[in-house]
Amino acid sequence: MKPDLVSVEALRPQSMTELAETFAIHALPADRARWVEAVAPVAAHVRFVQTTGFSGCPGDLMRALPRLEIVAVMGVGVDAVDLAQARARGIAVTNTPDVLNDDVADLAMALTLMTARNLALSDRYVRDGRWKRLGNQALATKVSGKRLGIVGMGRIGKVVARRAAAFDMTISYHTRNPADVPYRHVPDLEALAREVDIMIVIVPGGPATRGLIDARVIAALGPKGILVNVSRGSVVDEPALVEALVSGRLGGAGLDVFADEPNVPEALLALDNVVLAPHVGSATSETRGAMADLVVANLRAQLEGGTLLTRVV
Ligand code: NAP
Ligand code: 8YV
Repeated sequence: MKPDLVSVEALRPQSMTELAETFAIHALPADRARWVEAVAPVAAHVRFVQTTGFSGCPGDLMRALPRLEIVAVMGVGVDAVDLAQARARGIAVTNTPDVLNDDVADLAMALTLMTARNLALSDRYVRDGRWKRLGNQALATKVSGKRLGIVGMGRIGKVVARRAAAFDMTISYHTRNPADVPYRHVPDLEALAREVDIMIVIVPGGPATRGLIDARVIAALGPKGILVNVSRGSVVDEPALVEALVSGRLGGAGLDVFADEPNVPEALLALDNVVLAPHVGSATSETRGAMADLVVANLRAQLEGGTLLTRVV
């Protein structure tokens, strides 16, 4: 008999077919409130959970699975998994680092360029006939040569920095510990915000970074400053961000992540100084394929008693 695997949110079809060769898959409904009830018929036997960074594996679902051995996450961020319970029960948690660095860094640069150069607005300007009616669009803000502050200088932050260097940007960064990089470390986040033109945020989510980009950091970026968030919505004080953008106390923002996805604050939808993306940092077919391959490989390694490829807990 195939071992039971709970699929919280499906991988691409090809990867689900691969998993089905080895595992008996039990897919959960989209409604989170029904997950515990949905696993009940198989809960006593389940040793494997496959999930995504967005859906994760909440504490009540983990508690409902007494024989759980592994939560294999498609995503590098594991903040939606109950990590404390995983540690306490010796449940392995795996993620998909590195294979997505290029795409997330590309998106961070794209959001930076789109926000500073008003490119989403430009597209609307042409499509709705404003170019013909009103002539040229108002002038935008130059990116090349500007001062960039990167919050988080891990796997993705370093790739962002390489791209920014090609735009002749002056790079400084904030982390808790200095990284082995040729850029200036700024231990005080507010001081970093005061001295840069653009800030890109790429730290993990979770309790340690909740509200890290607060009203004071946003105020320090100022009316010409641009904030780009490709990390987690929880890292930014979203009401403070919205208030600063609406009142013009922050120049602009490029946002791939939000506090309560897929809900985006209504006020942001009306703003031309904001570029919005639906959490697509890693969303290319190449990268999502590589991420799904890692999930499958980790689950098979666990089943066969091999070494997990990318274990975080
Ligand atoms: P990583 O290699 O673990 O790097 C994390 C960086 O954040 C490190 O430099 C770390 O340095 C810093 N950091 C952690 N906690 C901090 C804190 N409290 N204050 C300041 N800096 C802190 O992670 P990664 O692979 O680059 O990924 C980063 C995150 O990006 C993921 O966890 C995920 O949430 C997000 N992400 C988003 C997308 C998307 O689609 N938008 C895609 C992939 C990843 P110190 O430990 O020295 O502080
Ligand atoms: C995914 C991400 O879109 O890797 C991460 O942490 O946020 C993204 O790559 C997300 O995990 C959904 O699978």
